[in-house]
This record gives sequence, structure tokens and C-alpha cells, in this order.
Amino acid sequence: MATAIAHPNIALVKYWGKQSGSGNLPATPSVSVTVAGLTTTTRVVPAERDALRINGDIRRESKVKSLLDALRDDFEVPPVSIETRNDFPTGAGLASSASGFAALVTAIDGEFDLGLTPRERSAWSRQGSASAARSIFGGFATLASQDGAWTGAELLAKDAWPLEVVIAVTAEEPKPVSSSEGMERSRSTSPFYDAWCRHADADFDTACRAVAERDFESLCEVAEHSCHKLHALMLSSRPALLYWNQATVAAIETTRQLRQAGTPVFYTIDAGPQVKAVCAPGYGAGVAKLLARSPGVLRVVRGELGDGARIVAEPRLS
Ligand code: 2P0
Repeated sequence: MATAIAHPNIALVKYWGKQSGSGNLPATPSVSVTVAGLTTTTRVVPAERDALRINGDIRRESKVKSLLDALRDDFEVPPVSIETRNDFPTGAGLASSASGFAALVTAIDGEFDLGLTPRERSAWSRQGSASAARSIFGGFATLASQDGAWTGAELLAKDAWPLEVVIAVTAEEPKPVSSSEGMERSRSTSPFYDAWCRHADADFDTACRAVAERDFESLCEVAEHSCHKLHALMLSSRPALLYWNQATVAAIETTRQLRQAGTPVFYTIDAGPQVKAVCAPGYGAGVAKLLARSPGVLRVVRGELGDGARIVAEPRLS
């Protein structure tokens, strides 16, 4: 049996919307940081028939079945029992599908000696969930079209710019509308969708440059802009997608006040109500202290930038 771990990633330039056709190809390129404070652990064991357990519960997930079918078109992959655990809320805007599919592909690659390169694991993970393509890599990662193929890549190693991440958890329950459903709704109903796609390359280039130059202010500006545009797109969908709650808004305000007072920190929010604050090295403790006191915040999770998906020798599931 092979056991893999992967961490979720937080997009600084967001992916939202798919190209038409098969393969789960994003409509927009994205930039993310992989976060060590949250972990998915997945064990794959050959079995009589395919089975999936998430956090102990038997599940049928069509995206997992589709990915296994696609892998079997190219490789000898026998029936598998998959057991996966998240040490953080599942399906609540904390990118559990990103870490989930990155860990799954990595575990299958390890168990059945598929011999995949990280870029190949990334491309397979993307078929399960596009954001998973980024969790194959540590530090700063991208998901973009390279040489005609949509795959993830490492943009900068975590130690080269060890930013810190503080997640203000404002709700633990799963989100009401899945990301796949939400992005299709935005594509088909929002009057802002074309503009969202048109400006994505420029945001991607700005963020890549900011990371390469360790330019915190520039990264802050483009990341919050991408986040605001994502949520404007969601709000302009029909029916509107509103993933925030009151504590989300309060945590945004807390983060803005911190920045005004001189702390190098910015926020970003995904398809859920959690607020992710990204700060310069050394500021995580102070940001966590204030966000923990922000009205309605249930708890904060601190994370350093993490490594990419990998096989672990010591199974931690049992
Ligand atoms: C992102 N999100 O770039 C954006 C920002 C949520 C908001 O990628 O349909 O779970 O499985 O490819 O990757 C969430 O979408 O969607 C996501 P699918 P995924 O992180």
C-alpha cells in the first residue's frame, strides 16, 4: 500500500470557469501558495472493487470514478480501496478537493509505479479538480497553459520567500453550492464573465512578476484585486453566489485595519466564507492574534508555506 500526503493551496490569482470540452481545462490561469498547516492523507490499497472512504465515511464521488477511468485508459491500475482523511473541514472553502486529488494521484502513482513526473501528476490531478494541479507543487505554484498543455508548475520555492498564512475559519459546514456548479453558473449567467476571462492573463503575469521579485505590495494589490473580481463575478451570477457571512466581512475589515497600521498583510477568499490572510515572514503570530478576536471567527489556523504532494513512509491513517 502507498500513502501520500498533500496540502491545500490558496489561489492568489483565481481560477473560476472552465473551457468547453473534456479534460477539465480552466478558462483562466492561476497562481497559488501551498499551505503546510492543513493536510490530506490518502492511502491506496489494491482491492476486489473500487471503494472510497473520506474521513471514515463510504462515499461515491463521480469525479474520482472519472479520474480512475481515465487513468485506466493509459495505465494498468487494478481496483483500489482509497482511504482519505483531512485534518481540516471538508468542502468548506479550504481547498480539500485540491489536496484530495493531488494526494490521490500521488498515492496511485506510488502504489502502481506509474513513473509519473510531477508535471504529469499535476495534469492528472487537474482532471479531478483543476486546483489540485497546483497542490502537486510546494511554495508558490501556477496552473497555466505551457507548450499547449494545462499543467501546474513551481513558480518559487517556499524557502525563497517564506510568507505566512493565517486562515480565519468562520464556518465549518460544507458550502451550499460546489465550485464546479458555481463556476458553470457564472459562465452561463454573469454579464461580467467575459471581462473576468479577458483580464486574467494580465493578473497572472503581474503576480508571477511580484513573486519573482518578492514584491509584497504588488502581490497584495493584484491578489486582492483578483479576489474582489472573483466575488463580483459570483455575485453577478444568477442566482447570485454569496459565499460570505458576517464574520467574513469583519475579518476583511480586521485585515485592512492591520495593513493600515503597518502590517504587511493581505486577504483572499475562495468559494466559502473563510478569510485567508497572507503576510510577510515574521508577522503570522500578530495577524493570528487579531484575526482570532475578529467578531464571529471560530478559530484560526496558522500555516507556513508547504511542500508539494508526496509519498510518506509512515502511514498516519490508522
Ligand atoms: C482557485 N477555486 O483558484 C479557485 C478560487 C475556488 C475559488 O479552484 O471544478 O475545486 O473541481 O476544477 O478546483 C475551486 O475549484 O473546481 C477553485 P473543479 P475546484 O482555487
